[in-house]
Amino acid sequence: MLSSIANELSKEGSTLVLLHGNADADAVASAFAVQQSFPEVIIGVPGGLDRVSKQLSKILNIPTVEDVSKVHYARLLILDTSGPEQLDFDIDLSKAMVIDHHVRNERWEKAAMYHCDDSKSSCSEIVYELLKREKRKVTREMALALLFGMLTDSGYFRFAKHDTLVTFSEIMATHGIQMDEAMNQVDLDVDISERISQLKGAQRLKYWKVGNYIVATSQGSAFEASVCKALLGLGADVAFVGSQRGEQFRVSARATQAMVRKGVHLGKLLGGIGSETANGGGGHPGAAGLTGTGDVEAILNIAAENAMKLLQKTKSSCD
Ligand SMILES: [Mn+2]
Repeated sequence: MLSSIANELSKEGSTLVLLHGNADADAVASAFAVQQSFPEVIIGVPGGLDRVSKQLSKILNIPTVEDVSKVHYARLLILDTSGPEQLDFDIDLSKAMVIDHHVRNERWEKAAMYHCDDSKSSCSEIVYELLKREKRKVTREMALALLFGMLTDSGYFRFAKHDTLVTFSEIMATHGIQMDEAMNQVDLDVDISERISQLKGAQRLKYWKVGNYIVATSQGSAFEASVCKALLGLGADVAFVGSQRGEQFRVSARATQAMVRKGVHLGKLLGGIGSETANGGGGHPGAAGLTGTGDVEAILNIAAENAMKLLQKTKSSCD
């Protein structure tokens, strides 16, 4: 099926490639690789691009068309789209070719050609397979885009199928691309003021060890949640970060998923402190917040103490 699709794409006349609404990096990378390899390819995104793929298309100069109603084309190729309802555009299915990696969809069976391979974590892998089979040249830019599509669709390999790793490694080797280069193409945007808050948070850090667990607190003036995440990144299991503005304080809390699995519930923990001190707090097991009137340092100490008591219990129940 892939080679019949390649044959069609090589014929005279233009191809309109359509992507799913809010098209992601995998969709855009796949379309870009097709566009670079075959004549007269227009990339249509009737449902727009998401934040990351907008950046990717800017960096790699990938032209996309949002209003596809006036585009003339000889054939349609639909990429990375799990069903017709994802398209934000009505098409004549009998003239469409579809390449996808989601679960096989009955509604695509009416398409002229339908290649669905759910053993792949991304559409980028299928497009790479097609180019390789057809012995098409893959430029370094195309390789970078495809690697990025594979990375983002597999959650940076957390959900990658083993094929993904094999193909990824092959593309890296063929094009001399390093992992950091593949990963850092798009600035996922932690701006400088946020990064400074994280560094200040690390500077003002206090921590306590309970068995094998670490509880950390810190103070800052902004980005409390982001500082919490940074502290977890440094090795804390539970982190509380607060700020004081006049009489008012604000506290964010984060715990690792491992802590949540052990029964830590920060929403309940901060909610409890809230009612003790007549302030409002709550949230989810792994992420919560508390705001109110009072001394942030005192609140952070109470929060850390409660967390330690909880971990003490967890620890003794494990012994
Ligand atoms: Mn995809």
